[in-house]
Amino acid sequence: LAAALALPALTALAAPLTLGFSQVGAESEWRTANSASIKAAAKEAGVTLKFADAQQKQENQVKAIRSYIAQKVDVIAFSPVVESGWDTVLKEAKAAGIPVILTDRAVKVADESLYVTFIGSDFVEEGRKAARWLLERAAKTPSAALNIVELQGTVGSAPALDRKRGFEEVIKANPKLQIIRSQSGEFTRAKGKEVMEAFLKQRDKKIDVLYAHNDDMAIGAIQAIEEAGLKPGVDIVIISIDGVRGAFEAMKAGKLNVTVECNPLLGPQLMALAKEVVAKKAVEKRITVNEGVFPAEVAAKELPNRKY
Ligand code: GYE
Repeated sequence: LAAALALPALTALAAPLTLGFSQVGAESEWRTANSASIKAAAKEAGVTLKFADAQQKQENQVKAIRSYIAQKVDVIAFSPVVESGWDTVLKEAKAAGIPVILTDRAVKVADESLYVTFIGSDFVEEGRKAARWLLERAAKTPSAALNIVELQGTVGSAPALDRKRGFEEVIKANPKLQIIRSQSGEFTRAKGKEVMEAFLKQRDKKIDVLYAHNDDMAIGAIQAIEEAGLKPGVDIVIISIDGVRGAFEAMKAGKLNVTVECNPLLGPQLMALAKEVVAKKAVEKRITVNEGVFPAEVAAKELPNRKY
């Protein structure tokens, strides 16, 4: 009996798990919600969180990961700003016996055993969903040629590469849908606006559709379109990804036509996973998040339900 009683007490006394997390930056509404979710969930789960913002620079993420290795944290998680260039630092973590969890974005590494698991959205599917919405709309106006401009996310990042790939794969079904310009707006409002301004200045072809890899760039572009004397959502159909509050507000105002959901609230799942990984339980190598598509018609009704 004494032993049975002592057991829970011992567990409660065990040192809290320490998680070192390297975040991409604070480039978008999505990212802000993601960071807040991770911080709140760590508190809730009793996890000691070391959190570093890399300001969108891979070198800062590598430094943060190295410092977590030096501090001998129990587990490292990070959202890799770009896909490649991680082999060396991940080998260092492995050699130190510290498990690594990828969150949100994927990496390209020669040896997949360098990370334990990857939790995040299916970005290729998000690109497909965006394109399927456009295909359906195009089918309703069969004669129109549809010139698309694309605002890509951060160059070399998983969401930019995958959202482009998924979208292109699906629009091929209708040869009238053509991407006439494509450039990175770095996932930010400011850059989205700047690049859209440049797109609008080139007057050789009419722009019918904007596909933005995230809502923030779409919101920046909306400003550029308005300043050019055009009506966003009407003169130019706008499709974006994330489903942040700002996008729902823009849809309600008739300025954005559709957003594909990408859920940033990964904190609670990440904490549960971190505990399992540290306890050496077997976990899935790839964990995806369920998400929807929200056209402007449902924006007003959905807005009060949005959590980010
Ligand atoms: O869509 C964008 C953010 O990696 C899914 O990064 C994330 C993307 C998100 O800056 O808004």
